[in-house]
Amino acid sequence: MKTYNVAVVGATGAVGNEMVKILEERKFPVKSLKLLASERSIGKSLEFMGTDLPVEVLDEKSFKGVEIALFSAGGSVSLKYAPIAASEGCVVIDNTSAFRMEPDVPLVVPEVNPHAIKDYKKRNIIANPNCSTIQMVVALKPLHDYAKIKRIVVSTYQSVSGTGKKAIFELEDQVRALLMNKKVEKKVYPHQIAFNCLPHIDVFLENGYTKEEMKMVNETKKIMEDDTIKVTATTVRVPVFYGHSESVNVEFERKITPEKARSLLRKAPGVKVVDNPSKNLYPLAINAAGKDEVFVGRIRKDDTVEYGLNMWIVADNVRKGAALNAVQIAEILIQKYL
Ligand code: 25A
Ligand code: L14
Repeated sequence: MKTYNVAVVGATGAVGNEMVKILEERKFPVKSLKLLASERSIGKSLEFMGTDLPVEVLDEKSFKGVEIALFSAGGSVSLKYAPIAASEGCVVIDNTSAFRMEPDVPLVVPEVNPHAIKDYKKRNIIANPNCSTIQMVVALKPLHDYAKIKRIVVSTYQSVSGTGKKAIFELEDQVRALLMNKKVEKKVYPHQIAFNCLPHIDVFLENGYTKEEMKMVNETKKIMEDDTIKVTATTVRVPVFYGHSESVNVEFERKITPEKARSLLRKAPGVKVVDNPSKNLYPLAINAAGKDEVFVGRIRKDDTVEYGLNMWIVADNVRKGAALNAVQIAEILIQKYL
């Protein structure tokens, strides 16, 4: 079997670390693995396939001989280094929002639009979508194919791990401080996140929406390859460590019953239906954490429109929302195109 020289940029972060684990778990054919981060990570190492690999400092020369690079070190790092890697013939799978809406960069969720990967050659960059968008489109694509979606109204309940390691520590520190009657410190978020909900993810834009909300609007249309789908979003940070939850209201063009939606979703790739209210069974962030599937439940009719459904969609944002989706893209890339 052919093996590949792989690099992970941002390897010591919440997502990068998971990328390394998933490459190992899924037995990705790695010839060599290069772990890259900033100077802050010098001296650190990560275990891969039973050996400790040292973390190296990212620079312009890091990508010599690298065939596939998974980036997750923030938008500014991707903007600077992804084009450098790409110009050396390395295929970049980028987890930030830097290139997602560029027309010549494929934006891919393997369960939804794997065929888009073929266009990677234009820039040698493939974008990994936003975490909240990924889990929503995995669940909605089979329903869209059956009854065509007209409009989506989504509210998210997003965990702190989406922001990275320092936000995970912030929630932990604030909870501990509050329980010990100490002063709460804020570094990452503008308000206390412990025991609170913040209707604010990423930056505010001129139109009054946040950037995270507009990512859900625009990326959904690009991944589903349908500009007619109307999407409106409210994205909320909640004091959960891992797993994003979403309340999703969908209006369709044609009839679709909750029973039909359940049966379509039971057959859908990457989806698990958890929908048995009489036994108190519905998707929960704490159960989705560490899992690969997108969990869907609370599927019920919205009687206020002709053809409408409400549902609750939950997934591990660091895995399916980021690291797993990126590795799945890499798997298709090597199977079909490299
Ligand atoms: O720039 P943005 O777009 O605003 O992105 C901000 C953050 O979003 C996370 C990621 O957090 C990033 O820092 N992120 C990015 N994409 C994400 C996605 N799709 C995402 N989160 C969820 N979903 P993170 O802290 O978990 O990961 C950061 C990783 O990137 C490396 N890195 C940062 N700048 C770099 C760089 N690598 C190379 N060159 C650069 N210029 C970073 O390595 C980490 O691997 P590091 O060496 O900088 O950090 C190692 C440890 O230090 C902590 N840390 C991070 N920032 C600071 C810090 N410590 C002190 N001060 C800081 N300012 C990290 O938590 C890590 O443990
Ligand atoms: O991938 O939760 O565009 O703070 C950037 C914001 C990921 C989530 C992205 C957060 C997001 C992140």
